[in-house]
Amino acid sequence: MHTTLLLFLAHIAAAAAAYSARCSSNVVTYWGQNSWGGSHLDQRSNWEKSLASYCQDDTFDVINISFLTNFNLTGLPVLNHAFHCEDKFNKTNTLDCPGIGADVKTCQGRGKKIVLSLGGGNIYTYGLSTAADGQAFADTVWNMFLGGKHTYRPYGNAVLDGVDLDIESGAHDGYPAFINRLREHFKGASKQYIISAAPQCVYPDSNLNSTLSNAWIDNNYVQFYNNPCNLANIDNQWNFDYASWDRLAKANPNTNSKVYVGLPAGSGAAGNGYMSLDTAKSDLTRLHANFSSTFGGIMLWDASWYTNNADYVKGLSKWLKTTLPCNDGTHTTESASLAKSTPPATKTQSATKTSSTKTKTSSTKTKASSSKSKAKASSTKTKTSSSKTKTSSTKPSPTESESPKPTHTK
Ligand SMILES: *[C@@H]1O[C@H](CO)[C@@H](O)[C@H](O)[C@H]1NC(C)=O
Ligand SMILES: *[C@@H]1O[C@H](CO)[C@@H](O)[C@H](O)[C@H]1NC(C)=O
Ligand SMILES: *[C@@H]1O[C@H](CO)[C@@H](O)[C@H](O)[C@H]1NC(C)=O
Ligand SMILES: *[C@@H]1O[C@H](CO)[C@@H](O)[C@H](O)[C@H]1NC(C)=O
Ligand SMILES: CC(=O)N[C@H]1CO[C@H](CO)[C@@H](O)[C@@H]1O
Repeated sequence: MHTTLLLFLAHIAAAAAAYSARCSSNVVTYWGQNSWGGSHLDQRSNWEKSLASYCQDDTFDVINISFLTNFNLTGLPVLNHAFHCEDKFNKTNTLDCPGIGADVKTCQGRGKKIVLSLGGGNIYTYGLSTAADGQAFADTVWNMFLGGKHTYRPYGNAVLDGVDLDIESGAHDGYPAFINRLREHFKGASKQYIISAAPQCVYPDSNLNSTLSNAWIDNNYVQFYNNPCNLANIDNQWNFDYASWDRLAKANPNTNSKVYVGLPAGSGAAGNGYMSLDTAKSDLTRLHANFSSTFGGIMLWDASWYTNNADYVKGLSKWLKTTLPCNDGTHTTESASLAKSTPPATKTQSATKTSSTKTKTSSTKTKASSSKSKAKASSTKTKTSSSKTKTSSTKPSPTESESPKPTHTK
């Protein structure tokens, strides 16, 4: 179907490593749950660093902040950011995180997109059962996190770049209306917002199938791990099924909807699916060759592994950016200059930020990835394709019930 879309004037030169919907080399990660720390409670110096510290080099283009854990229509939504922020607005359960707000602006100033992730697993409760619920909650999210106004804005006047749906439970019939209503708000806005979802590789997704098919989705971050459909099974046609995700993206009302290959960023980051750098490169090359029109890049779970498995994370990101071309045949590093003279791709917004920094992060403390797989494996309830509960448990955070609560640092 054809969609004439919000075409944003804001097509300024794309920074070397900034997000671009035209390219196949975007690298996305997720921040706020400290998955490495969940299995290394006594090694606090290597826990996940501040959000801004993952924005200091070109490794990541999009970072999603997780999670907005509890939401419904009777109360203010509740966030969880592990140990990063634990202060709440008076008389509410909603976090008040001005420090994260400042980091959001720092990251955006460096060309990164910072997206709010809704949902998650574990003990969280949320759900949108009707279209009316979806619309009302979209207004709340717009007002508290995006371009609107609200008494309680957890990140102050920082305006996030979109929402990511990591819906693993709860009523789900209200999500298409949620997305449609958000997009009405986006129409009047001067910036490019992203709507993404992070389904598991098991197709179709048990919670979001109809939303992913019928509502506008920019990026599908498919988790190719934790299940027999993980990328390591690329040659097993009974387990691995990328083609269905490719078809889903092509059928989305957004004619530029993309699939991202979600991979663990370290050997203990998921129950299975972590692979050597060489194998990952080779498999990604094969997928890109067959599915280039929907191939948006990779998603790495999660940011805490950048701190603890840096060679791998940076190596994969750098390789992707220098190897896989953008839709117009350029590479991300070349597109910076090209973007100045080339109009944005037909339907989507091109990357908007100008500043690109190449500063090295100082937080990198590389550790052998092989040393840390064990603890996690036991706490990981690896999902099989028939189960419905999703990967929540592969995203442990020290603030969850299973572990002592670390104190607030900031
Ligand atoms: C709705 O959300 C609020 C805040 O998270 C929570 O306190 C309340 O128990 C929830 N209500 C229901 C019915 O889930
Ligand atoms: C929150 O409550 C504390 C203690 O009652 C008070 O000192 C503080 O000023 C309040 N903050 C706001 C923003 O109302
Ligand atoms: C998934 O959604 C599509 C589009 O609405 C529909 O055709 C398909 O039957 C759904 N699959 C399942 C298993 O519900
Ligand atoms: C790519 O397409 C070729 C030719 O159809 C097929 O043989 C191969 O299995 C595909 N590879 C992947 C990873 O889908
Ligand atoms: C792209 C990306 O990192 N997406 C992640 C956002 O956060 C959810 C959890 O809320 C993850 O499941 C996604 O993988």
